Amino acid sequence: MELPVINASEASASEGGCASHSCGSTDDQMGHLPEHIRQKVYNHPCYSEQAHHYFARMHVAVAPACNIQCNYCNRKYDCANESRPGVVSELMKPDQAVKKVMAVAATIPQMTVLGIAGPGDPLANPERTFQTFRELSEKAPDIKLCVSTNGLSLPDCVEELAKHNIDHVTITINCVDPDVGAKIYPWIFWQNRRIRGREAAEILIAQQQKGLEMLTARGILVKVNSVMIPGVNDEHLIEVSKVVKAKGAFLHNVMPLIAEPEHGTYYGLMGQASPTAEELQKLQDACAGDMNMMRHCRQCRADAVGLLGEDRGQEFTMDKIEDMEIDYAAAMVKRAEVHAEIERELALKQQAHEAKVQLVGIDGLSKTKPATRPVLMAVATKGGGVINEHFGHAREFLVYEASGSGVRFIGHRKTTPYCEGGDTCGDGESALDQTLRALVGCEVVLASKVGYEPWGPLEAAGIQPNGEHAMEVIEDAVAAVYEEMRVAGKLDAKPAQQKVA
Ligand code: CLF
Ligand code: SF4
Repeated sequence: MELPVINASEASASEGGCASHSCGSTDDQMGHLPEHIRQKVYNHPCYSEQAHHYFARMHVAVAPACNIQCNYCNRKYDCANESRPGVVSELMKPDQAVKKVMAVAATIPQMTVLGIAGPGDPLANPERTFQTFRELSEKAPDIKLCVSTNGLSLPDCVEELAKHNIDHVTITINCVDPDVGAKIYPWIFWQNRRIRGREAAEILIAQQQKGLEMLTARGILVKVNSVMIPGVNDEHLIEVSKVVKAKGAFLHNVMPLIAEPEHGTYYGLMGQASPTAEELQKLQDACAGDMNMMRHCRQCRADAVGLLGEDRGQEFTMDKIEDMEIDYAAAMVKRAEVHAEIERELALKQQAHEAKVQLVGIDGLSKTKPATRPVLMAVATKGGGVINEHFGHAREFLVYEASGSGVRFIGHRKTTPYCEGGDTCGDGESALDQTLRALVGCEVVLASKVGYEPWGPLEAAGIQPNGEHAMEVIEDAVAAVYEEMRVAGKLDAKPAQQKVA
């Protein structure tokens, strides 16, 4: 049965006037989406910001070849369109991949999505990619299948994708102008020929746009990834966002270029600048007027396993899987129970949130107060949508913006854990310096606990540590702290000058 087409404007319109959390994410988007779309995204950790606190994804690295060259890629490593540059995944055969997926699904019932995202381009390896999908759709029908591609071979694969009930396709689209594309792609391999320069970019763009239109015409949800390359396509991505939205893309994920000389990429060796967190946020905001934006991408590896931001791949190496006895029928029952439990928890959270908005105002903030300046707050969490991570153990912080109009998720900042265990945060001075740098721009950091040692340096850097909201729902805690700041008159003054080495 062909499903009705939903596009970004339909989704945005259906969110109609949401005042709490950010539009294009979290509970509000879920609550207002048409039911058939909600079913596709509510447990997909990349397509729903809320889902990424509860549901996990995994990738299998079955696709080694690629048919284009990007200037931010070194083919020794995983495809940088869906992975952190400089990472190598272990290549698997389709039958090994299927075994691994079933082992992970039986062990981590929250794992709802299997993605193929590399290490090359999945659609440049159609036999391996579709053999994996075919076997999985038969053996593990409760797992959503997802694929990411550069788009060159996409139009030829749309029928096959639809046949396997693949509802989520990511296309990396960095430009819609071949002159911009010629600065990003030195060549493509097309119809048995290597084509270079502007002509190559022109063909790639045409194939991506055609593939996007074919997918949305079939009701398949399309996420567009774009790599932000300062001075090359940064301003142009606003146009890209408009074009892909008009063609029915569901979500736009603008990711930062990561270009280090040691990765050996063209951009890395040429000293091409990467964007700062602030520049990235500014561009995401500029695109957001026209598009649902994804801001929680972790640029995960081609063999990632677990919640976004964590990697449990080492628990599922082939030698460990060989020894596992898997009763998938029993695992499916358990998985359904766990998913139902998460859904119940989310429904209760949503009810509590709506009740609070009715009673107190927007996200717990008073509706009658004058406009106040926005404040960025960093949050330590290990999932579940609550503040449940010790400051010293955090490998990343989620960043939220509180303002007079609510609380919205902005992005994440990676760091090295300051303290690797025990009750106290003692050593690790350089790791703390790194964390302080990662948190630049944030005025508050919320964690389940903040040790005595980092407290002083955080305050000295102009970042107020706060351990008083342990196990509270993140958005509620951020709103409460913002309200405390308002009452204390801290929002009248400019933020304190931050001092970070
Ligand atoms: Fe994987 Fe990509 Fe599917 Fe997600 S990842 S193929 S849509 S299941 Fe997600 Fe990872 Fe970002 Fe990709 S966080 S890199 S967006
Ligand atoms: Fe590398 Fe991916 Fe670009 Fe291919 S599509 S060159 S694997 S980043």
